[in-house]
Amino acid sequence: MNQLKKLVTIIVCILPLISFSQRIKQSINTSWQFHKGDDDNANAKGYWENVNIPHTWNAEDVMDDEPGYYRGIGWYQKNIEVPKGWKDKDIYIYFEGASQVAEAFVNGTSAGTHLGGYLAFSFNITQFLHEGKNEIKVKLDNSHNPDIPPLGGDFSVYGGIYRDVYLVAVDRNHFDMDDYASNGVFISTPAVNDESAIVQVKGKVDSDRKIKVKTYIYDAEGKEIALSQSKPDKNGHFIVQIKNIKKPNLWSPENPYLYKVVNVLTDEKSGVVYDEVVNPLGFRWYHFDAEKGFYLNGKPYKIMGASRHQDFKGMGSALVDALHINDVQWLKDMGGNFLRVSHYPQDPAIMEACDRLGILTAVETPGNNQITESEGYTCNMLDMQREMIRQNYNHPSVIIWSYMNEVLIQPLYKDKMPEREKYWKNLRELAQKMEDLCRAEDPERYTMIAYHGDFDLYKRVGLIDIPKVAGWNLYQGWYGGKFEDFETFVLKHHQEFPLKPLIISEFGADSDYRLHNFKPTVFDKTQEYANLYHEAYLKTIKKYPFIAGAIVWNLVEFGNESRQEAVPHINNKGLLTTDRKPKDSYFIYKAVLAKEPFVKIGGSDWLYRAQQADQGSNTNATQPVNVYTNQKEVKLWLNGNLVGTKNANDGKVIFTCIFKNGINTLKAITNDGQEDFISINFHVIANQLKSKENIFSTLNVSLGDQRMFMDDVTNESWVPEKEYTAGGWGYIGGKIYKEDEKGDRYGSRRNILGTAYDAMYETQRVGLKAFKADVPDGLYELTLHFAELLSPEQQEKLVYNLGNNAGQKIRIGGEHSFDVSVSGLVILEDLSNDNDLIPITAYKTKTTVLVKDGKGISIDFIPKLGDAILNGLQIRRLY
Ligand code: GCB
Ligand code: CA
Repeated sequence: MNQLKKLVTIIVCILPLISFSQRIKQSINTSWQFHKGDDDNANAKGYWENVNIPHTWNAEDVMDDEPGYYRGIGWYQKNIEVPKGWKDKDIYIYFEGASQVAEAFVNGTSAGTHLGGYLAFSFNITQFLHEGKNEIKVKLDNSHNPDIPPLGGDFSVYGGIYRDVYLVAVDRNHFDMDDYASNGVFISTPAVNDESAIVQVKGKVDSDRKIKVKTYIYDAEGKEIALSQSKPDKNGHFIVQIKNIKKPNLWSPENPYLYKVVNVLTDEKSGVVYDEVVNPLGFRWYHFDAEKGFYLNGKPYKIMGASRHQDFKGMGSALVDALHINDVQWLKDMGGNFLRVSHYPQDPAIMEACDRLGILTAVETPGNNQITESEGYTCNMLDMQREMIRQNYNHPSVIIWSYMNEVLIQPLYKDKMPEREKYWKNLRELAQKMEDLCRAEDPERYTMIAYHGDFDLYKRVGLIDIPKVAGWNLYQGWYGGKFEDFETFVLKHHQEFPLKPLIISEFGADSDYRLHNFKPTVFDKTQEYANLYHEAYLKTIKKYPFIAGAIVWNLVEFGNESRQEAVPHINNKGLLTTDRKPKDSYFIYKAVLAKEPFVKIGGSDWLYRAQQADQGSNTNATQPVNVYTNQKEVKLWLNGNLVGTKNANDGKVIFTCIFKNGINTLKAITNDGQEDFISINFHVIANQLKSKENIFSTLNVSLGDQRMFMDDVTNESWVPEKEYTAGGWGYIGGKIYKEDEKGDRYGSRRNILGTAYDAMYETQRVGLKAFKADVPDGLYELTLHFAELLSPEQQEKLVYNLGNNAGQKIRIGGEHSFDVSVSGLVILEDLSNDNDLIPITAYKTKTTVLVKDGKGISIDFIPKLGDAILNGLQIRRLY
């Protein structure tokens, strides 16, 4: 008994000692009060809303039809209880990131302010805390601020405390906690090869005692492989070099072997441990060669990867760590070896995952689109770069520090040459300052600026000369030009800057995963066009060793409130959708990059299809089917019958499949036994709608369209329009709506209000006389879809073009007015811009139609003013 008591006493005595040695980092994410707006009415009921962090106030308003989103002030508050055991400690509040100007208050006193929404910051709040309950308030402001990057760009600037918040309690004697929210210890490997390595550990301690720093290195199994001791100088600085690391296990994407460096701060005399900091360590060496590309650990190594924004469907930027980590895993599974962390530094969970999974990275500050020629802006750019480097210095995954993206894309001072030259000069000077800062902070790593495709402009301004690596964002065959122009461009760079290593820092094409066309055209937003784009680019990227790397824009679709197009508010260039469903383009890369054997039947996200029957048939429809694989050979079966056996070419096999009406199963097997299976619900539309072999049920037609559209909420499939043929269906007369009569793009690119089916409403047949469908007798429901595609701005432009109407008040209505009759009965009288045809707004109406005497459905469009229009039509058999 006595013995036990003694033991307990000993343990109780030791406990505080042990806990003293540990830094305590504890999240305080739960149960904050949030108020959108300024804090002038803090106590009113209903004023505060309960939220957990990560939180953003823009998750919803970036997606609604109202233009703009809230960029202003938001307040957070929370009461915290400080544990008694923290009495003698230094206490910090640590934010992984909050957007974008933050000021924290403790018990009513300001503890500090931080500018910029994408980097961590912390405040020492010890002096403001007292025993018991303490009130924390955080004021955030995501207003546009000319001195804070980003000034603009193709992404939403979500506001809020959207990353984790912690309290950190540490002994008064600790590693530096006031160095740009870094952990006060900086690890580098001044020399590494297969045989040996040198590790350098630098840092600073904050202490007024006689102390020493012990530096341990452990391997991945936890075995201590080195220990070194050092004594900080009078300013607290210490530096150690550990020279005798033999046969280091090298870090690479294929073998992301991580060591750990543990720095321990102890009292020189008593040996009491005050503080301890743990950092990852990876041994790797690398360099860029302008002629031969990138080398990792002495071997040529092609960088292939993607960029990634930090948002997710419905959540804005407020993501839990698991969602960040999953994205790195998606990239890894695709066979990618590189992440461009752009256009701003992201959650620590991303960087840690890149270290662990073996993904090389470039991290960049958000100097996007343009700069402000002010001292404030310059200062903030430099500060962000410094924060970024110090916070991420120890990640073995980082090989490039970037700054600036497409800074010459805005046509600023277009016709004012002296101002323009001055802007260019200031820009160049700022870039040089950023470059100098990177080289001073971290001479080992590379630097990069990403330029848009205006070669001569960047050359003239002198921006290509500044960083160690040139990043080009290239979109030939998307925003303009042809695929071949991509090759011409990189060759030009290589010729004019033979000493400047080159990375394709962006390339990509939008696709709405619901849209398909086997004869795709540029900007039609089909998956098939995006696939062609990626395949064409891949060929060139593979061909030239001097292309050190290529980075897809983008791994995931992401939010930009002001984008319109097929999916408003979303940039659709992702290989994954905003809720992380892979498109076929993802598998194009996986097939050429991934080492693990795999096979995937294309179109696995298109399980409800509709297509007009093949000529002469009422029941069969032919489609190509792609199979993606990194294996040699694929066999494909359709409904149990072998379609063929083919060798893969660049990771792909194309089969021709004849589908039947109803459920079809596809099964692919590779030579090494990898299998994939999908089941497609195929709606074959008979050529003769009265056919007994394929009884008519539904027809969904997108007018003015050449694409197929799958609505994955209702599982309805839409087919493109066609001209009427006897016994079948189709329009009579009219033409496809085009914004630019001469161009090859059809449809509008505007956000169509009041619908999620923008793509269908964006296309239109103009001036049609009739639409006929020779359906069998029965009772039908007919739905007609309209949207006035000429928006006020466009009408204004047309009027202006005519010249003589300038200055006249523009009448929005009156462009279209027409009647619609079904079998001679007027169902819509005088449909016009004065009533339901509101610019860029979806309007639909349905009616029942009794079809008898074998007459089918016949819809007539009778224009009264301008042309009649029709955007979509659905016929559904009731009885
Ligand atoms: C770019 C920009 C990026 C955009 C992308 C696009 O060049 O750097 O921010 O999202 O183009 O999709 O247009
Ligand atoms: Ca349409």
